[in-house]
Amino acid sequence: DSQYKYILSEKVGNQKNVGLVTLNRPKALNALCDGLINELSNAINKFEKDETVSAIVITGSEKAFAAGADIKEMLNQTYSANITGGLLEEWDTVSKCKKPIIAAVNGYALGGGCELAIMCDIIYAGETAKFGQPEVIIGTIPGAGGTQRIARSCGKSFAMEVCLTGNQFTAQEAFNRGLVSKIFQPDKVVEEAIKLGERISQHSQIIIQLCKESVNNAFETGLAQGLKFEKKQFYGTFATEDRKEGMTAFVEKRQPNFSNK
Ligand code: CO8
Repeated sequence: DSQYKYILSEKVGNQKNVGLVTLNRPKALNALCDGLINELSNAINKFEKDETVSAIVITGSEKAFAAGADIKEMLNQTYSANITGGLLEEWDTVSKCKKPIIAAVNGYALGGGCELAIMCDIIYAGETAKFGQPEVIIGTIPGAGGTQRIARSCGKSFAMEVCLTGNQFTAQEAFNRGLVSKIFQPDKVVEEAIKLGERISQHSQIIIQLCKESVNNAFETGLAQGLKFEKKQFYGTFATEDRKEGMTAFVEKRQPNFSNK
């Protein structure tokens, strides 16, 4: 899609069923200025509406996934303007997307860049990736989920240390804490993320959507409520043609042919 200034957007994979968004503002290490976030949001919305796309990959460059919100843009922002203008509200597009999103992270994923990666459903990281929430260093705090999602994913002590020190942490550390699901050589990360997207795309899209919603519920509710929600979703799969097709294909010893109904 050549209409974009700060990102590249294309369909990739053998079946062109994975949407790839590459953050492309190299001179500012992909700092997430308003324009970039608008374009990212636009690209995600388009992929979400595109029936031929089943999964999305967001990546940056080998030097930087994203070095955070744009500090120069935020410098003269005021509290009242944040309130009335809803500063950086468009970031929610990523966390609200119904299709699976994989972050393929190389280089710096700092501040809002780290939060953007964590908003995605799965993180694949290059060995040399560097994560961190350095907001305290510049006199503010994480504002796009850092204090909440790191605490829920990795526990209080680690989240506190990361957010209160602003220190960076490695891909290995992120992996050890469960923030990242796999680590690769830097030049393999995007390729592997696309393969993962292709693997997910083999399944029924409607079932994948129900499944993603159910896992996300683990972050939003207590266990009893979450289990109840999961059970409802599970029962709900029996209202789909794809559930019948999947089980029939197993019994008939053939590959399923899903219709996303
Ligand atoms: N914003 C704006 N410009 C940036 C940013 C940024 N976050 N990061 C890097 N740049 C620019 C630099 O200003 C520089 O531009 P120029 O050449 O014009 O001076 C260029 O990118 C290259 O950067 P460096 O020269 O600093 O490159 P180094 O390799 O020396 O250092 C670092 C790389 C360590 C990544 C360093 O650039 C750095 O520390 N960047 C800032 C990291 C940071 O503090 N990020 C957090 C920002 S605050 C935030 O994200 C709040 C999120 C709240 C979200 C709320 C949503 C609702």
